[in-house]
Amino acid sequence: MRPVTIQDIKLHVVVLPLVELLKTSFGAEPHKTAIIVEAVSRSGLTGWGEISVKTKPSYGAETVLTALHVARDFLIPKLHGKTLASPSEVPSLLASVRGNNHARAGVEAAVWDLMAKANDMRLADYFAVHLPGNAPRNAVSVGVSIGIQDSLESQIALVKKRLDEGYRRIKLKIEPGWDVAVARAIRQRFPTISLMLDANSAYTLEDAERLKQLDQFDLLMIEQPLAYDDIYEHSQLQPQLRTPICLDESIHSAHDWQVALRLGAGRILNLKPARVGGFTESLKIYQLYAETQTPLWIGGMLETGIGRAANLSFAALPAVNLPSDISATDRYFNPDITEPPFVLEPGSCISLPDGPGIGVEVQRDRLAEAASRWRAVNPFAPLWD
Ligand code: OSB
Ligand code: MG
Repeated sequence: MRPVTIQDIKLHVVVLPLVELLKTSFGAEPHKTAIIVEAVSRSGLTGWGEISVKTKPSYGAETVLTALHVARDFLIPKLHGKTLASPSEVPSLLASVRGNNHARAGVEAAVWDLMAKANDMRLADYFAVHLPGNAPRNAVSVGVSIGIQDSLESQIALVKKRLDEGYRRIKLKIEPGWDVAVARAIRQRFPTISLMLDANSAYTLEDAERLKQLDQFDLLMIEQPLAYDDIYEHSQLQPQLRTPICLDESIHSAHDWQVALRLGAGRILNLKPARVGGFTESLKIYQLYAETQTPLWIGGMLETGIGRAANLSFAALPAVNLPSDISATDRYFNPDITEPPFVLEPGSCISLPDGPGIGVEVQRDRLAEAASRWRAVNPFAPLWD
């Protein structure tokens, strides 16, 4: 494998209009925000990564401004001029910076793309170099995540629209008061679809009786019912439910997931490479799965084509055995900042692009336009409340 010397890393804060809002138990932001990371090698190649953060610390603690500060002032200076034999050396170079997993993951992702390109490999194949015996698939099984709606009728209509488009796994966002009735209405209308719910931490253990009522709807899983920083109480809840609990917000590392498995806090992991600090840590978690054959899928954060292409490449690894939250481009942006768009194919699949690295091309004009939208807002004013 060819080593790479990091010449420069630039950051572009972007704002993109979303085709459809995703209202969760913590609200909805009307725009997509992210920091695009552009890493340039001494030989003149460019790698792209995405720090997918919101303007508010709602899903996680990081925001656009915290990630900008941490990436620019702490992470990037540690990589300048370094020669790497593998992107898996990045976490140790950044080890003196604690937390800030999304910022760390986006910077690491740009190095993964850069080094896959330097070795003229698709990112998925380059991941597999680090995981011998795990040749990637060329198409990834995917589902779609649908936000909280104003009425059951509009929820049913949106599910129908997504099924008509070809999605074969539907995830609905829930919160107290928008849960049992929604699951019942959708199940009555669509008795056999593959259905799951995501609570984004909206419940407490005191809601156990209410959550038990969801068992009757034959759900694939319920994602993160309890607090965003909890593992223990999920271990108290899981034995009371037949529905598997899938953890999202609570898991920040391979270690967290081992703790959760030992406690019985959940049976499935929504692996978001960004939430666990990057692809190197994700590969560690992947190896736990490859050994135990437990269900694994890749989550999303409404990434632009840059982050989504990288997640898709990871989701192509063979032990990722449940549909991932990686939908077609037209579910998110029109247009995205990358080309070509991702399209949903028969069997609820998305194909890996052929090119080296993430395999999609960043459109410089659209990147510049998205960055000018950010410069047009006052980043210190309370945004979009
Ligand atoms: O909880 O999985 C989540 C999006 C933003 C923040 C949190 C979540 C989500 C999604 C969307 O569910 C998944 C996607 O990118 O399509
Ligand atoms: Mg979730």
